Amino acid sequence: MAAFPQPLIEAMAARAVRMHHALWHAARDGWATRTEAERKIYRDRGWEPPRPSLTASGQPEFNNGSGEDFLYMHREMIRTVNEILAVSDPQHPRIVGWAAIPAADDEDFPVPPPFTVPGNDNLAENIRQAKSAEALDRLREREAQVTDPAVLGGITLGRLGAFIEFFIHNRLHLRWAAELPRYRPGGSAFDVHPRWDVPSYDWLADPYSSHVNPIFWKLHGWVDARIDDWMRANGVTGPVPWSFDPPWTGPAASGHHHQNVVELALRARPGNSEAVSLESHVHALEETITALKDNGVPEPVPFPQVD
Ligand SMILES: [Cu+2]
Repeated sequence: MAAFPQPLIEAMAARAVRMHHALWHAARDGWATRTEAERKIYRDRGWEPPRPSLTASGQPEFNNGSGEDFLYMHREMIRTVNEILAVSDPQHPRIVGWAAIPAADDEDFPVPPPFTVPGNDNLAENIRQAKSAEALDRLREREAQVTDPAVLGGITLGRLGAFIEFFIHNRLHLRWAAELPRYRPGGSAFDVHPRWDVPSYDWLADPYSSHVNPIFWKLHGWVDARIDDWMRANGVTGPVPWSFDPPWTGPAASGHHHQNVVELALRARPGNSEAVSLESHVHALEETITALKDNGVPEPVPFPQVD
């Protein structure tokens, strides 16, 4: 695999990007099972998801459009990174996703062996299963469905997004997760100790760190291409016909220039306006997470396996 640019890895490891990505997934995955008091903590800080991604019984929300949020949020991340790669790194001008989910014997993207996760047997077991031959068979069947124009022509973009998120993407995150010396404790309410901010903490099984890992961008490049397939299958040209203006990416990081947190992290240099905006976004995110922690709001299971 072509080396992933180090400045990009460092920007993705920024505390604000980590917290924003983790909160975005946590807010929408956990919403249906939060109490009203817990919801208020999110809501008062701009983190009420307009469309929860899971029902109270933990099934994907296929009909509420949350799948569009999933597709849009990650498309925005890719677009922002591409915009900056294009001007700063001629050797690596854009994110290139997997053309297909890699085979079991893929030389460039081997599946890391299973491992134990101290204190989180459940996650370790889900990871083990995601790495199995049966899991790949299932992934292949589903990949065939979401690349079939006949299937795509019969479903909404929101349904496609929800199906990919929970029946393919979550498993891909766990399948390619690799053993690390330590993991952010799962289930503990939002542990965002700065020890987890080092660029080497790039665990794919945790939304606080997954986007720091180059494989995140291969995987999400594959996800992103499904939007284009859906457009083709439905004879749609021009801009993506999102049902929301725009879909949900969490509260804005910078009021003035509408820069998202990824853009701020990529453009921040000591003393510039992006660095200042990034810093104030860090404070807002820390305040939100502290409030969630102080009130004992649980952090949802990352990348839940719901099927
Ligand atoms: Cu994500």
